[in-house]
Amino acid sequence: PQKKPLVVVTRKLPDAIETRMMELFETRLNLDDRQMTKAELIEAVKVADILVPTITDRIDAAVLSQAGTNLKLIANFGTGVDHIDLATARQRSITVTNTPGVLTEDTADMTMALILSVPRRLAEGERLMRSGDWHGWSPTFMLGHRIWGKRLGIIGMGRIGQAVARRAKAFGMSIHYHNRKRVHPDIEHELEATYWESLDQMLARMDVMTVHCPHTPATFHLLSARRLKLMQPHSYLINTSRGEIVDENALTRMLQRKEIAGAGLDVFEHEPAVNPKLLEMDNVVLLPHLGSATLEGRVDMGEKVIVNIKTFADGHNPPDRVLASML
Ligand code: 8YV
Repeated sequence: PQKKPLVVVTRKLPDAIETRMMELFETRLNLDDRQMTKAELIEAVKVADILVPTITDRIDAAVLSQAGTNLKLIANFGTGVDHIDLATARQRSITVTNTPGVLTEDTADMTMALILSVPRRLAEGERLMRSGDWHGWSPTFMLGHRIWGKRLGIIGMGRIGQAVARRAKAFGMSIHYHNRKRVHPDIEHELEATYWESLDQMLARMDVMTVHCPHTPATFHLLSARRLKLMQPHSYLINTSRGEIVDENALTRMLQRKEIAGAGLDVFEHEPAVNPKLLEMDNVVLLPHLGSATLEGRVDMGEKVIVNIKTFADGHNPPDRVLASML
Protein backbone atom coordinates (compact mmCIF):
# COMPACT_ATOMS: atom_id res chain seq x y z
CA PRO A 1 0.00 0.00 0.00
CA GLN A 2 0.93 3.61 -0.62
CA LYS A 3 2.82 5.36 2.17
CA LYS A 4 0.52 7.58 4.21
CA PRO A 5 1.33 11.30 3.96
CA LEU A 6 2.81 13.00 7.03
CA VAL A 7 0.31 15.60 8.18
CA VAL A 8 1.54 18.17 10.70
CA VAL A 9 -1.20 19.99 12.62
CA THR A 10 -0.11 23.23 14.29
CA ARG A 11 -2.82 23.58 16.98
CA LYS A 12 -5.08 21.37 19.08
CA LEU A 13 -8.24 20.45 17.12
CA PRO A 14 -11.47 18.84 18.40
CA ASP A 15 -10.77 15.30 19.66
CA ALA A 16 -13.02 13.63 17.09
CA ILE A 17 -11.08 15.32 14.28
CA GLU A 18 -7.68 14.40 15.69
CA THR A 19 -8.76 10.77 16.11
CA ARG A 20 -10.00 10.58 12.52
CA MET A 21 -6.82 12.18 11.21
CA MET A 22 -4.68 9.67 13.10
CA GLU A 23 -6.66 6.85 11.49
CA LEU A 24 -6.31 8.21 7.98
CA PHE A 25 -2.84 9.73 7.87
CA GLU A 26 0.45 9.69 9.65
CA THR A 27 -0.40 12.65 11.85
CA ARG A 28 1.71 14.80 14.11
CA LEU A 29 -0.49 16.67 16.57
CA ASN A 30 0.18 19.65 18.80
CA LEU A 31 -1.23 18.28 22.03
CA ASP A 32 -0.45 21.17 24.37
CA ASP A 33 -1.91 23.70 21.89
CA ARG A 34 0.86 26.22 22.38
CA GLN A 35 1.23 28.53 19.36
CA MET A 36 4.22 27.36 17.32
CA THR A 37 7.28 29.59 17.24
CA LYS A 38 8.75 30.57 13.90
CA ALA A 39 11.50 27.95 14.40
CA GLU A 40 8.89 25.27 15.09
CA LEU A 41 6.90 26.29 12.03
CA ILE A 42 10.01 26.05 9.88
CA GLU A 43 10.73 22.62 11.36
CA ALA A 44 7.13 21.63 10.52
CA VAL A 45 7.30 22.67 6.86
CA LYS A 46 10.66 20.93 6.50
CA VAL A 47 9.23 17.53 7.41
CA ALA A 48 5.53 17.74 6.49
CA ASP A 49 3.94 16.45 3.30
CA ILE A 50 0.83 18.33 4.34
CA LEU A 51 0.57 21.20 6.82
CA VAL A 52 -2.63 22.08 8.69
CA PRO A 53 -2.16 25.61 10.05
CA THR A 54 -4.58 28.06 11.62
CA ILE A 55 -4.85 31.82 11.71
CA THR A 56 -2.18 32.04 14.43
CA ASP A 57 0.56 30.66 12.15
CA ARG A 58 2.27 33.19 9.92
CA ILE A 59 3.19 31.12 6.85
CA ASP A 60 5.23 33.80 5.13
CA ALA A 61 7.93 33.65 2.46
CA ALA A 62 10.63 33.13 5.11
CA VAL A 63 8.86 30.02 6.40
CA LEU A 64 7.93 28.71 2.95
CA SER A 65 11.47 29.17 1.63
CA GLN A 66 12.55 26.53 4.19
CA ALA A 67 9.87 24.03 3.14
CA GLY A 68 10.93 20.60 1.97
CA THR A 69 10.10 19.60 -1.59
CA ASN A 70 7.66 17.07 -0.13
CA LEU A 71 5.38 19.85 1.20
CA LYS A 72 2.61 19.83 -1.38
CA LEU A 73 -0.51 20.94 0.47
CA ILE A 74 -1.39 23.54 3.06
CA ALA A 75 -4.86 22.54 4.27
CA ASN A 76 -5.80 25.59 6.33
CA PHE A 77 -8.12 25.13 9.30
CA GLY A 78 -10.17 28.27 8.67
CA THR A 79 -11.64 30.27 5.82
CA GLY A 80 -9.43 33.38 5.80
CA VAL A 81 -6.00 32.65 4.33
CA ASP A 82 -4.41 36.06 4.83
CA HIS A 83 -1.75 34.53 7.13
CA ILE A 84 -0.43 32.44 4.23
CA ASP A 85 1.80 33.91 1.52
CA LEU A 86 -0.21 32.60 -1.42
CA ALA A 87 2.13 33.97 -4.09
CA THR A 88 5.10 32.11 -2.63
CA ALA A 89 3.02 28.97 -2.13
CA ARG A 90 2.03 29.10 -5.79
CA GLN A 91 5.62 29.64 -6.93
CA ARG A 92 6.58 26.54 -4.99
CA SER A 93 3.61 24.58 -6.44
CA ILE A 94 2.05 24.16 -3.01
CA THR A 95 -1.73 23.81 -3.11
CA VAL A 96 -3.68 25.78 -0.49
CA THR A 97 -7.17 24.85 0.71
CA ASN A 98 -9.51 26.44 3.27
CA THR A 99 -12.83 25.64 4.99
CA PRO A 100 -15.52 27.87 3.47
CA GLY A 101 -19.24 27.56 4.06
CA VAL A 102 -19.28 25.72 7.38
CA LEU A 103 -18.74 28.79 9.55
CA THR A 104 -21.02 31.14 7.63
CA GLU A 105 -24.06 30.87 9.90
CA ASP A 106 -22.09 30.97 13.17
CA THR A 107 -20.18 34.06 12.08
CA ALA A 108 -23.40 35.72 10.91
CA ASP A 109 -25.01 34.95 14.30
CA MET A 110 -22.12 36.57 16.14
CA THR A 111 -22.30 39.59 13.84
CA MET A 112 -26.02 39.93 14.55
CA ALA A 113 -25.30 39.61 18.27
CA LEU A 114 -22.92 42.59 17.97
CA ILE A 115 -25.37 44.57 15.81
CA LEU A 116 -27.85 44.17 18.67
CA SER A 117 -25.40 44.53 21.56
CA VAL A 118 -23.77 47.81 20.67
CA PRO A 119 -26.80 50.07 20.01
CA ARG A 120 -28.82 48.43 22.81
CA ARG A 121 -25.91 48.73 25.29
CA LEU A 122 -26.05 45.07 26.24
CA ALA A 123 -22.49 44.62 27.51
CA GLU A 124 -22.58 47.96 29.32
CA GLY A 125 -25.80 46.96 31.09
CA GLU A 126 -24.35 43.62 32.06
CA ARG A 127 -21.26 45.29 33.52
CA LEU A 128 -23.48 47.63 35.50
CA MET A 129 -25.42 44.69 37.01
CA ARG A 130 -22.22 42.98 38.07
CA SER A 131 -20.87 46.17 39.61
CA GLY A 132 -23.91 46.35 41.91
CA ASP A 133 -24.59 49.92 40.78
CA TRP A 134 -28.08 49.42 39.40
CA HIS A 135 -30.43 51.52 41.47
CA GLY A 136 -33.64 50.85 39.57
CA TRP A 137 -35.60 51.56 36.45
CA SER A 138 -36.54 55.00 35.18
CA PRO A 139 -38.07 56.11 31.88
CA THR A 140 -34.85 57.69 30.67
CA PHE A 141 -32.44 55.17 32.12
CA MET A 142 -29.68 53.81 29.84
CA LEU A 143 -31.44 54.44 26.57
CA GLY A 144 -29.92 52.90 23.51
CA HIS A 145 -31.07 53.03 19.92
CA ARG A 146 -33.38 50.72 18.02
CA ILE A 147 -32.08 48.83 15.01
CA TRP A 148 -35.54 48.24 13.51
CA GLY A 149 -36.01 50.52 10.53
CA LYS A 150 -32.32 51.42 10.36
CA ARG A 151 -29.95 51.06 7.42
CA LEU A 152 -27.33 48.32 7.53
CA GLY A 153 -24.37 48.71 5.16
CA ILE A 154 -22.56 45.47 4.38
CA ILE A 155 -19.04 45.56 2.96
CA GLY A 156 -18.45 42.25 1.18
CA MET A 157 -21.59 40.42 0.07
CA GLY A 158 -20.25 36.87 -0.03
CA ARG A 159 -21.66 33.96 1.93
CA ILE A 160 -21.26 35.60 5.35
CA GLY A 161 -22.44 39.04 4.20
CA GLN A 162 -25.59 37.48 2.76
CA ALA A 163 -26.23 35.43 5.91
CA VAL A 164 -25.96 38.64 7.97
CA ALA A 165 -28.31 40.42 5.53
CA ARG A 166 -30.94 37.69 5.95
CA ARG A 167 -30.84 38.00 9.73
CA ALA A 168 -30.80 41.82 9.74
CA LYS A 169 -33.75 41.92 7.34
CA ALA A 170 -35.73 39.75 9.76
CA PHE A 171 -34.93 42.35 12.46
CA GLY A 172 -36.46 45.07 10.27
CA MET A 173 -33.27 46.68 8.98
CA SER A 174 -32.93 47.77 5.37
CA ILE A 175 -30.04 46.13 3.56
CA HIS A 176 -27.38 48.02 1.62
CA TYR A 177 -24.14 46.60 0.33
CA HIS A 178 -20.88 47.32 -1.40
CA ASN A 179 -19.06 44.53 -3.20
CA ARG A 180 -16.56 44.19 -6.03
CA LYS A 181 -19.49 43.10 -8.17
CA ARG A 182 -23.24 43.05 -7.80
CA VAL A 183 -24.74 39.84 -6.48
CA HIS A 184 -27.28 37.89 -8.52
CA PRO A 185 -30.55 39.82 -9.02
CA ASP A 186 -32.50 37.01 -7.30
CA ILE A 187 -30.44 37.51 -4.15
CA GLU A 188 -30.81 41.30 -4.31
CA HIS A 189 -34.55 40.74 -4.69
CA GLU A 190 -34.79 38.26 -1.79
CA LEU A 191 -32.87 40.57 0.54
CA GLU A 192 -34.39 43.76 -0.89
CA ALA A 193 -30.77 44.88 -0.96
CA THR A 194 -29.52 48.13 -2.45
CA TYR A 195 -26.15 48.00 -4.19
CA TRP A 196 -23.75 50.90 -3.71
CA GLU A 197 -21.00 51.07 -6.27
CA SER A 198 -19.30 53.75 -4.19
CA LEU A 199 -18.20 52.62 -0.74
CA ASP A 200 -17.64 56.26 0.22
CA GLN A 201 -21.23 57.19 -0.58
CA MET A 202 -22.58 54.18 1.27
CA LEU A 203 -20.51 54.94 4.39
CA ALA A 204 -22.00 58.43 4.56
CA ARG A 205 -25.57 57.14 4.56
CA MET A 206 -25.67 54.12 6.89
CA ASP A 207 -26.72 53.71 10.52
CA VAL A 208 -24.74 50.50 11.05
CA MET A 209 -21.77 49.31 8.99
CA THR A 210 -20.54 45.72 9.04
CA VAL A 211 -17.42 44.28 7.39
CA HIS A 212 -17.42 40.86 5.66
CA CYS A 213 -14.74 40.95 2.99
CA PRO A 214 -11.50 38.94 3.08
CA HIS A 215 -8.28 40.62 4.12
CA THR A 216 -6.11 40.93 1.01
CA PRO A 217 -3.56 43.57 -0.05
CA ALA A 218 -6.50 45.37 -1.70
CA THR A 219 -8.63 45.51 1.48
CA PHE A 220 -5.90 46.37 4.02
CA HIS A 221 -7.18 49.53 5.77
CA LEU A 222 -10.09 49.67 3.36
CA LEU A 223 -11.72 51.57 6.21
CA SER A 224 -8.94 54.14 6.43
CA ALA A 225 -9.04 57.29 8.55
CA ARG A 226 -10.42 59.17 5.56
CA ARG A 227 -13.22 56.68 4.93
CA LEU A 228 -14.14 56.29 8.60
CA LYS A 229 -14.61 60.06 8.73
CA LEU A 230 -17.38 59.72 6.15
CA MET A 231 -19.52 57.85 8.67
CA GLN A 232 -22.18 59.78 10.55
CA PRO A 233 -21.82 60.55 14.28
CA HIS A 234 -24.85 58.41 15.16
CA SER A 235 -23.56 55.35 13.27
CA TYR A 236 -21.95 52.12 14.49
CA LEU A 237 -19.21 49.92 13.05
CA ILE A 238 -19.19 46.13 13.40
CA ASN A 239 -16.22 43.96 12.38
CA THR A 240 -16.14 40.16 12.53
CA SER A 241 -13.88 39.65 9.47
CA ARG A 242 -10.29 40.79 9.92
CA GLY A 243 -8.89 43.60 12.03
CA GLU A 244 -6.49 44.71 9.31
CA ILE A 245 -9.38 45.92 7.14
CA VAL A 246 -10.04 48.77 9.58
CA ASP A 247 -7.42 51.31 10.67
CA GLU A 248 -7.79 50.49 14.38
CA ASN A 249 -5.99 53.59 15.65
CA ALA A 250 -8.07 55.88 13.46
CA LEU A 251 -11.24 54.11 14.63
CA THR A 252 -10.16 54.47 18.26
CA ARG A 253 -9.57 58.21 17.81
CA MET A 254 -12.99 58.63 16.21
CA LEU A 255 -14.67 56.76 19.04
CA GLN A 256 -12.85 58.91 21.60
CA ARG A 257 -14.01 62.08 19.85
CA LYS A 258 -17.57 60.69 19.53
CA GLU A 259 -17.34 61.01 15.74
CA ILE A 260 -19.15 57.69 15.54
CA ALA A 261 -21.51 56.26 18.16
CA GLY A 262 -19.93 52.90 18.90
CA ALA A 263 -18.28 49.75 17.62
CA GLY A 264 -18.58 45.99 17.96
CA LEU A 265 -15.26 44.29 17.31
CA ASP A 266 -14.49 40.57 17.22
CA VAL A 267 -11.19 41.00 15.36
CA PHE A 268 -8.20 43.31 15.79
CA GLU A 269 -5.29 44.56 13.78
CA HIS A 270 -2.60 43.00 15.98
CA GLU A 271 -4.31 40.07 17.72
CA PRO A 272 -4.23 39.31 20.57
CA ALA A 273 -3.23 42.93 21.27
CA VAL A 274 -6.02 45.50 21.41
CA ASN A 275 -5.64 49.25 21.42
CA PRO A 276 -5.90 49.82 25.23
CA LYS A 277 -8.04 52.93 24.73
CA LEU A 278 -10.81 50.69 23.36
CA LEU A 279 -10.98 48.88 26.69
CA GLU A 280 -11.96 52.10 28.43
CA MET A 281 -14.98 52.85 26.26
CA ASP A 282 -18.49 51.84 27.23
CA ASN A 283 -19.84 52.16 23.70
CA VAL A 284 -17.50 49.47 22.37
CA VAL A 285 -18.20 45.75 22.61
CA LEU A 286 -15.07 43.62 22.32
CA LEU A 287 -14.90 39.89 21.68
CA PRO A 288 -11.82 37.63 21.46
CA HIS A 289 -12.24 36.41 17.83
CA LEU A 290 -15.27 34.25 18.62
CA GLY A 291 -17.07 34.62 15.27
CA SER A 292 -16.88 30.96 14.32
CA ALA A 293 -16.16 29.55 17.77
CA THR A 294 -18.79 26.83 18.15
CA LEU A 295 -17.97 23.20 18.82
CA GLU A 296 -20.16 22.17 15.88
CA GLY A 297 -18.41 24.64 13.60
CA ARG A 298 -14.92 23.52 14.62
CA VAL A 299 -15.87 19.88 13.94
CA ASP A 300 -17.30 20.86 10.54
CA MET A 301 -14.11 22.77 9.77
CA GLY A 302 -12.02 19.75 10.75
CA GLU A 303 -14.10 17.50 8.53
CA LYS A 304 -13.54 19.86 5.62
CA VAL A 305 -9.80 19.79 6.27
CA ILE A 306 -9.89 15.98 6.24
CA VAL A 307 -11.83 15.85 2.95
CA ASN A 308 -9.37 18.28 1.37
CA ILE A 309 -6.37 16.24 2.52
CA LYS A 310 -7.91 12.90 1.56
CA THR A 311 -8.93 14.07 -1.90
CA PHE A 312 -5.51 15.58 -2.50
CA ALA A 313 -3.67 12.50 -1.21
CA ASP A 314 -5.80 10.35 -3.55
CA GLY A 315 -4.49 12.39 -6.47
CA HIS A 316 -7.55 14.55 -7.14
CA ASN A 317 -8.29 18.25 -6.93
CA PRO A 318 -9.40 19.07 -3.36
CA PRO A 319 -12.83 20.74 -3.18
CA ASP A 320 -11.76 23.90 -1.35
CA ARG A 321 -8.75 25.00 -3.32
CA VAL A 322 -8.02 28.67 -2.69
CA LEU A 323 -8.09 30.36 -6.04
CA ALA A 324 -5.29 32.45 -7.44
CA SER A 325 -7.86 35.27 -7.71
CA MET A 326 -7.51 35.74 -3.92
CA LEU A 327 -4.04 37.20 -4.48
C1 8YV B 1 -11.02 30.99 12.88
C2 8YV B 1 -11.60 32.61 10.98
O1 8YV B 1 -11.05 31.54 14.14
O2 8YV B 1 -11.98 30.97 9.37
C3 8YV B 1 -11.59 32.10 9.60
O3 8YV B 1 -11.20 32.83 8.69
O4 8YV B 1 -11.31 33.72 11.22
C4 8YV B 1 -12.02 31.75 12.11
O5 8YV B 1 -12.96 30.84 11.68
C5 8YV B 1 -9.63 30.87 12.40
O6 8YV B 1 -9.38 31.42 11.18
C6 8YV B 1 -9.15 29.47 12.35
O7 8YV B 1 -7.91 29.37 11.69
